[in-house]
Amino acid sequence: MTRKLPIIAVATAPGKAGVGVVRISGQNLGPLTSALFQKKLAPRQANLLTLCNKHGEAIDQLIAIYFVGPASFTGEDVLELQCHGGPQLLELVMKRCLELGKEDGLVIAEPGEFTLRAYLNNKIDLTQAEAIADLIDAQSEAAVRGAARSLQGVFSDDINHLIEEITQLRILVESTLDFPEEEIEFLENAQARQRLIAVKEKLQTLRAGAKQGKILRDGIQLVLAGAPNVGKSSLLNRLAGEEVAIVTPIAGTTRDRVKESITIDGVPMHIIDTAGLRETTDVVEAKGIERSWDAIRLADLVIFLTDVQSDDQQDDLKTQILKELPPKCAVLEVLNKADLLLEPLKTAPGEVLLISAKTGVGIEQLKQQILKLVGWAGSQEGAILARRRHLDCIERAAEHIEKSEKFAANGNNSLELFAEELSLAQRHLGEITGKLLPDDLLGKIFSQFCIGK
Ligand SMILES: Nc1nc2c(ncn2[C@@H]2O[C@H](COP(=O)(O)OP(=O)(O)OP(=O)(O)O)[C@@H](O)[C@H]2O)c(=O)[nH]1
Ligand SMILES: [Mg+2]
Repeated sequence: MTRKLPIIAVATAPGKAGVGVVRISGQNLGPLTSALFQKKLAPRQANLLTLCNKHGEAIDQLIAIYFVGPASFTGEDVLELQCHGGPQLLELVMKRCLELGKEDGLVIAEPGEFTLRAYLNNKIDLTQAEAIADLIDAQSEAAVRGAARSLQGVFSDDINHLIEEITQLRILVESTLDFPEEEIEFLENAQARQRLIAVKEKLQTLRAGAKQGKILRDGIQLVLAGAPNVGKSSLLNRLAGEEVAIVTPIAGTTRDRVKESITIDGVPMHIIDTAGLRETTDVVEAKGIERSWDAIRLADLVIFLTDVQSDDQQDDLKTQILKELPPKCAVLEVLNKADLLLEPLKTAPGEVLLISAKTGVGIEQLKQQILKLVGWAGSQEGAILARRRHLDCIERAAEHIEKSEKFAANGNNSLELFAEELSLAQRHLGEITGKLLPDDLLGKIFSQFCIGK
């Protein structure tokens, strides 16, 4: 994981392009650079050069930029070769570099290894490293802006401030530990309590921000479920704005899951249309229905669709769906085919939303209701991009702060436990920026990067 050998990779995407970049990072690239171009390169300048093969024939005319460590992305010496973007050509450039770098041990980089080195050399912290991957993978404009903010260190700064405040509080508590007779006074000391409350509030804000950030990064798994023929596929098509799924008046039309990703107000939604749920002897349909249940078990939000012609058996189906839902997954009941009603419903049945997939009635309200139920606060202003990992760490830290509050309230002899809980909260926050992170987790995070990053 932490090898010291120089590394090389094509940094641009595979395929033909105007430009293709080969990147090399190592502790001393001076000799390799001279061998490649028979001259010393001026650092941080665009050098127009010709790279030749071992027979002295030109491979490409390129621009080489040489960054001398530690003033580089990885913190080591970095050589960037901006070649023409042909796959075969880049292969030849790589081959030539590997030939000349053989003696220094030049090897092909592993996924994420450039960014890992930047992290290990303290050029960026872990949240920033993750932000690089997220920036590249971002699927919406809002996601790009969120990742860019995290990369600039906005998220890390918030975490670090909070860690600092907890540290100050710990110092206060621990200095009191040496004077047991003053414990009660300490606990009554408004300043300590106020600080704890302030930490708690900031943690809540951080959690809310990270929750939004996770929605922005990962999107929402939205499952359309219900009996056959209620209009699930029609609703998918309406939301997607195109004919993604087959719609017919025959019950049991959809057999397999049909997936489509859209955005609602910039929030990515991965919509899954499923086979209508019913008892069946048809082997294919039964398999499809089993897949419907699998989708429901992994949903963030289930839309339970009925139509104005549905009979009373829908209640049983609803109970069945509720039983299978994963924790924290909400259900939204929606009544379709409003256009078939001869007169508007006088009593809106409870929380049920009335729509028509056919005419588009109620679809806007449905979208807003979806955003509300998944906890989208509506503003992308100042949003950061966050991952499940971040949210877990924040939630664990919050649990320890809650516990610490109880110990603070318990009075006598509980200061030590108070301090211990603060320290645990601090540790979980430190995991986010990578200050206190087990090595195996580090490997897992960077292995998800692609090669050349
Ligand atoms: N009048 C009216 N008909 C609708 C509406 N939505 C869907 N339908 C019709 O209802 C029938 C079934 O629609 P689908 O979208 O295939 O229903 P489904 O729930 O996907 O059905 P399965 O795939 O069999 O589970 C089709 O004939 C649609 O045209 C609506 O809002 N109003
Ligand atoms: Mg269908």
